[in-house]
Parts: sequence; C-alpha cells; structure tokens
Amino acid sequence: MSALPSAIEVLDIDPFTDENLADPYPMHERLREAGPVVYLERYRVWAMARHAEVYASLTDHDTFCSSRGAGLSDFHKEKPWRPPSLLLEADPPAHTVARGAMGRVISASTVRGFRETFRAEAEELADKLVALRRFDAITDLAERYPLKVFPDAVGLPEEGRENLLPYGALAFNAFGPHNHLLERALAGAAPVQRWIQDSCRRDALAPGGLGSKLWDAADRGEITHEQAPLLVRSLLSAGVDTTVHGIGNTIQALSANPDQWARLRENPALARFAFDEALRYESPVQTFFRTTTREAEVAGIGIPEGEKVLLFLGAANRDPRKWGPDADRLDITRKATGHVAFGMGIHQCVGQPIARLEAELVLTALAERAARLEPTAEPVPTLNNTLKGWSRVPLLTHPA
Ligand code: OVM
Repeated sequence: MSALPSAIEVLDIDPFTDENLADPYPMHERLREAGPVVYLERYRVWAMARHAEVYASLTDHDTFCSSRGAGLSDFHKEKPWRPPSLLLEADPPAHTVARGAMGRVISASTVRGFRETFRAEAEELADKLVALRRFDAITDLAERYPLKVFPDAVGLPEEGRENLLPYGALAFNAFGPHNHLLERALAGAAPVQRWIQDSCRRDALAPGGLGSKLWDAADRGEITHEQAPLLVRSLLSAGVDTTVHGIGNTIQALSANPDQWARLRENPALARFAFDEALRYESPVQTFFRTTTREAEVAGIGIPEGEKVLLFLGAANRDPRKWGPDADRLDITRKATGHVAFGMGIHQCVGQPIARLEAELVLTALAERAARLEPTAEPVPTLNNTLKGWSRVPLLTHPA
C-alpha cells in the first residue's frame, strides 16, 4: 500500500492483545465510532466494526474473497499452516461444490435423527449437575456436552477425543497474528494434528456417521476421494470449539442476568431465541478476515486490490446503529435475527442446525431443572485470537 485515502482513520489499536481479547467491548466502540472502515497500522489491514458494512462485506464474496485465507495471513504471500479448508478458505465455483456436499450431509433429516439421543444426553447431564448443586458451566457442561454428542454424531473413535479442543484452539488462534497465543497453541501440536489427520480417514469413521457420509458422497462422485478427508477435517475444526464457546457464553450470560434466566424458566420454549440472543451478545467467533479481489468501495472509501480486511462480527452484533441504544444488554425476547455470529452469505455456518440443536436441548434441560444459576466466583476468560469465551464459570444451582 503506497498512500492511504485521506478520509481514512488510522488507528494504533491491537485487537489481539490479552486485554482486548478478554474484554473487546471498549475497543469495539472505538472502532465503530472511528468510522465505517478504518486502517489498523500495526497489522496493515483494513477493518470494519459496524453492522451495515460487516454485513455488506460478508455478502459480497466476489470482492471480499476467502481463498486467500480467512485469517491475517494472505495465502498469496505466505504458505498456509495446513492445506486450506475446501469450505472456509475457498471461493466459488470450488466452494459451491464442497458446500453442496457438506450441506447434503448435514441435512434437516439427518439432524432430526440426532434429536432423541442428543436430548437424552442433555437430560442425563442436567440431572447430574443439578443434583451436584455446584458445578462449572464450562468444564462440566459447555465442554462435556458437545464433546460427547458431536464426536458420536461424526462417528469418531473414542480414543484421542481429548485432541479435539486443542486442535480447535490451534485452528482459531491461527487466524490471528503470530503472537504468544499462537506460539502456545503450536507447542506440542504435532501429535494433535496427526490424530486429526488419522481420524479423517475412512477406516477411522463409524458407518452411518457424518464423517462416513462424506466418504459416501465421494463414492457418488459429488466430491473426489481426495477431498473427503478434508471435509471431515472441517467438521472437526469448526464443530467443537465453536459450540463449546457458544453454549458456555450462553450459560455465563444467563447466570449473570438472573432476570433473563427467570424468563427462560417461565417459558423454556424460548431456548432457541435465548441462544441466538446470546450469540449476538457475546459472539463465540469474534472476527474473520477477507481479502479484496479488486478495488472495493466502502462508504465512499476505496480499498485497493489485495488488501486484508478484518471484519469484527462481535462488534457488528453490538452496533447500536442496528440494535438500538440497549445493544449491550442481554434480552432473550429481542429479535436477534440478522446477527452475524454464524457469518452471512455463502459461507454462513453450514453446521448451525447442529449447534442450534445442542444449545436448545442443553438450555431446555437445565431450565426445566435449575431454579437459579448463581455465580460463586468471577468467570475466568479464556484467550484466543478468534474465539471469545470462558475457561471457568463456577455456579451454584437451586433445584426447581
Ligand atoms: C474449516 C473451518 C470452517 C469454519 C471455521 C473454522 C477453524 C474452520 O472448514 O476447516 O475454524
């Protein structure tokens, strides 16, 4: 980049410091107020934090492409840390083929078929936790539940499932800069990556599961047999840490807002709405990057070709221009539709019916059993270059 447009606000903000990752909301406000698009000199990237511009960029995939990576690194300039995802890190027409195959595997009827086993697991866990009275909403619930039902649905072997969370942490840290968080995630990552790679093979996957169904799609010629393991890898990359953070953030937000928990208790059918509102309020995936394929015009400002653009999904989801003056308040009866926590456009989360099912069943089971969720200590934030969440949320429950 030679000269920046004169109208652009140049900021020295670093979104990837421990402080900003643990509590991004003051930074979000600064970014939104600075303008519709700003320039972050530290990383030499453009950034948007208002809902209108984030939404417009997500839905203009021809201008804001994904094949040069959805992180800070530009795949035209640096070698990716792993072979690129056929979904997340691809553009049409290749993306369309992979997305079609994955969409048919995660079909409405397949997801309906998960409901009864997922419900039984949710009810059994909720019974146990409420009987215990004291539990940690992260380690005992938000990690335990998805780590049981999702790997079973994929058809993964029991052995080695402890690699799933470290792999997710690595994949999401890798979208950010090469800071101490990525360094830490990379240390000892070799056996984790090996287990993931082995688990994507056809002979590792139980027949009838999502993983096996992707290999069946290759047999039918929808994708190649070389592509099948990479699509299984997408399930393992995007399907665990995201739901762990989504469920954890939801329970944490509801425990910190007892009036909202009371409303859910009065009407557990609000569970799906409560989840959407919690995703808006504290988005598990805070950021994704795009790369411009040509000069882009955003609110009258020109972004040249080949530039990285940082989209603050979590900030767009709290933009008062979109959500009104109480954007920072959790309100489970708010219309949260239009949030970008699952993305928007052709890359919008393909696994969201599974995430929604998990959240609905866990929230319903808990709302039917726990009269109150009382925090017994400050929640402990977990740090990741992309994900926002908690490592500890200690609670005391009162049986209904
Ligand atoms: C993937 C993928 C998709 C969405 C998010 C993500 C690690 C990965 O296809 O591998 O985060």
